[in-house]
Amino acid sequence: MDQGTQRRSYRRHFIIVSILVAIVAIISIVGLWAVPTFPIASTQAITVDWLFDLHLAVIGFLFALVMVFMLYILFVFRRRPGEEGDGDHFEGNTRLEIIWTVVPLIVVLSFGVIGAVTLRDVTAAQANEMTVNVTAFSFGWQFDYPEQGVEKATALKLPVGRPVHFKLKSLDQDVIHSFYVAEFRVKQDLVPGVPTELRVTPNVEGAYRVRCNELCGTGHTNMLADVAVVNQADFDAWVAEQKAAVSPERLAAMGQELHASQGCIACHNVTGEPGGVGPTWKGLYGSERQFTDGTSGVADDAYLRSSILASQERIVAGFAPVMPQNYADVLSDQQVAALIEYIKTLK
Ligand code: HEC
Ligand SMILES: [Cu+2]
Repeated sequence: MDQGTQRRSYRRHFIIVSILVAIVAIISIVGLWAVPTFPIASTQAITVDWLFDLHLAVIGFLFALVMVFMLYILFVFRRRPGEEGDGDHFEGNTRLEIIWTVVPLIVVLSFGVIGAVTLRDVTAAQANEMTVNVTAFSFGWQFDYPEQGVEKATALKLPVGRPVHFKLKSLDQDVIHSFYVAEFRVKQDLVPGVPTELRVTPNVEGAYRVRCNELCGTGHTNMLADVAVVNQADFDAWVAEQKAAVSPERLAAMGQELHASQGCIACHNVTGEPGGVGPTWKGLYGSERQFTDGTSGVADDAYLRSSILASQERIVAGFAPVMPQNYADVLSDQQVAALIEYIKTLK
């Protein structure tokens, strides 16, 4: 082949590969964008998803670039029957090397800048913020609303459209947990001794869920809390309800929720099934208890109360003293009463 023919042949390969890269890139990017994710429920999620989509576009393009070149070379330049010689020898290509150094450099640096700007946007303080104090412990969540005077709520209620400033902490003797609501996209670790914060502006009414995003122990999978984003009127009604006195039936229902949301469920079942980490709650109330020190007693209200708040004082025979020691800090008086009321219903 003379030089002119060879150059034309290179150009032809180059054009074909470019077209193939473009087609595969478009298919990959459209495909990646179409993968369903959690719906968006905060203004921060819009920003995060935008950046995520940008990443997917670059990923789709790089995938096409690598795959198309590789497969094209493997197929088009394969050794054909009767071909015995070596392939052409190349001594490098300065122009190409400059391009594939400078272009990725610019792309990576741009992503650094875009990432920093996005982080600034999603963490920026907003006007009219509402503070919610979040406490994580093994294995549950607790929410305090200092401005509304609501304490130790076990589910999160948020008025739609109102920026929320979460102040997060893990109990001092506890491990690291992570506050994450998939629909809000942003997340933040809760580290014992190190207060952290997170900003979220919920923008779609609905029911979501806090999931601990840091593997933290046996109750990790139960470390959930419901999130309800509601209109302002419903939020105000909820605040009023939280502060009002409650009936025994309502208390028992709250106790049932607390059994799950506070992680008791990880060790105490209510079905009577043997083999749990802690004793079953079925038939517990009013029954005779044997303790490891040889004494015994009846499971009345006072006993249940001290079992929850100071479980180490008497250990039920046949069980290890592994019940968390922090419930006196974590649970409000009303919540302890609710748990006792619930246990009473488990005949
Ligand atoms: C990590 C496992 C674990 C978790 C979580 C846990 N417990 Fe326990 N609990 C135990 C064990 C083990 C015992 C029995 C040993 C003892 O008396 O400390 C026990 C005992 C009790 C008793 C006395 C039961 C009896 O049979 O006399 C009560 C009441 C109780 N727990 C309530 C709770 C409540 C309420 C919660 C949640 C707020 C909870 N526990 C969370 C492990 C757990
Ligand atoms: Cu956790």
